Amino acid sequence: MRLKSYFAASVGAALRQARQDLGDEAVLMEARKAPPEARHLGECEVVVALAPAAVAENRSSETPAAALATAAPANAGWLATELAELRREVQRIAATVARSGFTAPVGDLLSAELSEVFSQLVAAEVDARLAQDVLSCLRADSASRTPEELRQRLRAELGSRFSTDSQLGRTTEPPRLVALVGPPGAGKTTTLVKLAARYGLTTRRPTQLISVDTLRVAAGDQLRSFAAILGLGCQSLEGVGALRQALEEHRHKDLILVDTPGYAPRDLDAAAGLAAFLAAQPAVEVHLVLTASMKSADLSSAVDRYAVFRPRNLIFTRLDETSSFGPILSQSARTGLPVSFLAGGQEIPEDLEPATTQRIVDLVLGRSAGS
Ligand SMILES: Nc1nc2c(ncn2[C@@H]2O[C@H](COP(=O)(O)OP(=O)(O)OP(=O)(O)O)[C@@H](O)[C@H]2O)c(=O)[nH]1
Ligand SMILES: [Mg+2]
Repeated sequence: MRLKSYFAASVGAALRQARQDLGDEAVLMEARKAPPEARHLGECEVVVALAPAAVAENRSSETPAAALATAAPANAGWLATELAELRREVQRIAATVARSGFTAPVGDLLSAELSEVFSQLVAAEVDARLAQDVLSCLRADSASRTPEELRQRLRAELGSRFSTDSQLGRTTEPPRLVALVGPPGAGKTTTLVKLAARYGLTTRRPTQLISVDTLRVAAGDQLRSFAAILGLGCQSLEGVGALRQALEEHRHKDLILVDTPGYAPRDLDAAAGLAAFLAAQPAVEVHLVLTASMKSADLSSAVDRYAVFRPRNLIFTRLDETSSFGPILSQSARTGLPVSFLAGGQEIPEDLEPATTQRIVDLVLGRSAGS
């Protein structure tokens, strides 16, 4: 078995190049960002293994002299060389597999369809372990399935890994209390206003907006301006005591939306009081607002930092600024928190949609946010 690397601008393009070169015998071993020293060859690298049959076929196209040399071993020396080379190949494959974190036994390589699926999930930036897990489930009986059946099975498998819930507010009885928390600039205030317009204004239900953002200059003014345009009540408050009082004061309203400050990692200590208050209110539904275009590792640490607020849902914004939607699925799968809403632009209230499993799977498998 031989390993060969192909570089191209995308995983798909590199795979196509490999297939063109080596035919369908090429099996995908690894797909990753090209290392810096090879970046000039292309952004992505795929490592493919050439099955023994294909190696033999390749050999048959060697020059007659070379073919003769390999086809007719003259002595034991040749055998020893061949064995040493084989050993090196096995070590290289083992190293590649170990680096990729791929858990399947080496003998259990992927079919052409499954390696296509794998590269699709890698390109969407689905968490590597999750992608491998999905593949393991599909691999069991992929040989007996048509491509369409495999696609349906993939969709079902992905859909079973995460959840969505776009019902706003936990209680069926008013008031529904919703607080948005999240990193600075994630889109909390904009999303809150979108929700207010969508669920307060259009349903003509009494809605109150509350800002407890005392960190950002004129944060209260920003929300008050939006509230004035929408004709909704708005208060800017300082401290947990005032918030407790306001929630009590507006308990006759149908929907109360609370906007909170964006705490940078080093400022999170300042969030302790508000986090403890919100986490202790069973009636308040906390949605963690995250930017879909963030790097996966940064998203994970933001989610972990904001766990002190005990969020019940995840909202993703800036879908219009990325084409890799795997992290949405991965974060919901990792935390067990349902995705509630997706925001794909700055327009209020148009650029907000309730999250559905089907929509997120579509996005991950390559349909654009705008379609
Ligand atoms: N492209 C894009 N921009 C967005 C989206 N949502 C919000 N924005 C923009 O992002 C910027 C920050 O939005 P805010 O709503 O103020 O974010 P925030 O989380 O309240 O920010 P802080 O209160 O400072 O923590 C604004 O310019 C918004 O218009 C989105 O889905 N797509
Ligand atoms: Mg804000």
